[in-house]
Amino acid sequence: MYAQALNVAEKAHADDPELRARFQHRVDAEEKIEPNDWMPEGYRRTLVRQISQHAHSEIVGMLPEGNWITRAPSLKRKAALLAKVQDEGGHGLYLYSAAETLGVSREELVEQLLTGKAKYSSIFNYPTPSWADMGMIGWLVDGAAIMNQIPLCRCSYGPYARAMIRICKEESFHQRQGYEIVMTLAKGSPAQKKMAQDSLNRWWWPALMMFGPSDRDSQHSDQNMAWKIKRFSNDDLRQKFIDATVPQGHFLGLTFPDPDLRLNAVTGHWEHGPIDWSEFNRVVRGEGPCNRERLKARQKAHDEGAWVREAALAHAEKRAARKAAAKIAAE
Ligand code: BYC
Repeated sequence: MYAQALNVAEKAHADDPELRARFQHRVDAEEKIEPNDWMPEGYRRTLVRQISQHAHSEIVGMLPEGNWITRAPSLKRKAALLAKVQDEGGHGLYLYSAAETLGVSREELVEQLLTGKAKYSSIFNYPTPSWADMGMIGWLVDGAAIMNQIPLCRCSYGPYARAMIRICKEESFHQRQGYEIVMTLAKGSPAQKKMAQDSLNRWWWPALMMFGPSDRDSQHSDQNMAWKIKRFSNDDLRQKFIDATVPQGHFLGLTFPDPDLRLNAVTGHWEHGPIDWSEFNRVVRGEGPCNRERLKARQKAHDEGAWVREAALAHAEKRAARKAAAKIAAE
């Protein structure tokens, strides 16, 4: 547990208008808020929600790709995929640590994930039936993640912003390895090109949904932007992603599964057709194609890892007892 947990006395002033004004002034001046600084309770809760959802997404996000580690088509592809999935595990751990600085325990957060109380990104509830999906996840899912996460490097909360700097560097490698897989398939045999196209058809709309509900329906955007947790709205980031990604797909000779997709010559933006928000809501509610499977796999990993947690705890207790005995002996 970290220092924020010690700030119990400060919680008594949770709604003090003067403290709130001073806090907002610091945020507006682009100062970083650190774990021991005073912060409104809503700010703390919002960060715990967002950072933990982000951590859960990284951990659950290991599963769709983990599915292909033993079946990667070459040693080179296997090594890169293995490294990518390990990076995602690492991102989850930095993010859980960042959330812990806000006074929650990792056990609580993991429990919220396993009991279905906490959300994680909708995108990881889709299946990965073909090798092309490994390319598509890197190109589209990591591409969308970078678009959303680069601005988080400037988030007002210091531990989250700092964690995001390293995460974004690694996501950039992930995106390139994904695009390179898709490029190889798109320039390969007709069957390989078809595999890439089928995969793009399945992943395009779910990737657009990663950015969250439209600005009209986003509940948290306004407050999160005022607190400089978020820097851009969901729709603005989605548009940036579409503008960056559509030319990359066309370069590979692929088409996007959206008959309304067209370049607006005046604005320079790619306009898109309507997003099926009923599908998004279903997946977020737990009724997507793989929600149950994902949570079952996480529960199994958690149960099978119980002995590691117990051994680590026993080791820590022994070390503490040895240290205490040595201290008494020295006195
Ligand atoms: N899926 O008011 P809104 C990765 C929820 S991992 C599920 O706009 P906010 C990677 C939202 O939480 C990528 N739920 O919210 C890993 C809220 O629900 P609650 C994960 C979603 O917070 C492995 C409600 O809808 N990235 O990169 O202002 C392999 C209303 O939304 C989704 C992050 O987590 C969704 N797609 O904005 C490869 C980034 N969208 O909590 C790659 C950090 C929205 O009120 N998170 N919801 O019950 C964020 O930037 C923001 O939390 C969001 C949402 C943009 C996602």
